[in-house]
Amino acid sequence: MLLLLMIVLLSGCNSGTSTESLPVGGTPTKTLTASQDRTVENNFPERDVLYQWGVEAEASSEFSNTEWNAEQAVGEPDSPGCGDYQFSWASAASDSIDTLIVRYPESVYPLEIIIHESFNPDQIVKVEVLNADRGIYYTVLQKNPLQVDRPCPFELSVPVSGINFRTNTVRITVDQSQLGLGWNEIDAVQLIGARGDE
Ligand SMILES: [Ca+2]
Repeated sequence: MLLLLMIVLLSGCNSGTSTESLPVGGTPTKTLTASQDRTVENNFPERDVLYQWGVEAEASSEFSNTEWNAEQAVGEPDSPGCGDYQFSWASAASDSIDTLIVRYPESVYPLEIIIHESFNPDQIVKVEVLNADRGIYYTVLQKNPLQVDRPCPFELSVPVSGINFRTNTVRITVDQSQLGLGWNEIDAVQLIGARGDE
């Protein structure tokens, strides 16, 4: 009976010209209203995809000018492990809400953002990408702060879909005011995205 039902459902999907598709899990919460018939993933072959590390960063506050400063989130991960290492960005206070902005060499249609957290993950509450033409940030992830003991360092993977503009800027918000864990330090942020047609 179940098999028959599946056959009926499958044949229903194949008939007609409907653009409806089966739901796909794992889509992050986002506030963007994007055209639904143009998913970035389907439009760009793998050869167009760039894996970039940040080249410039700034933050709403930083622990010092030279250590745990925003610049420490630039480039590939370099903290030697999980701990309070100065090779990661940390905000001035340990119990604040702060933002980190990371910029990349090339603007891309974002597909995934991977945030390397080296201390007290995962108190990230929001991840956004900048539409430079409009001067507006679009939210690609919004969630509550969490306590993650293992693994550490922790890689927060943020799949991105439905962003139909190129971006070279990612903004991350940490909320260290809720769980009492202390600094959520960020070692590096990778932007994966497609160049697309010029
Ligand atoms: Ca680093």
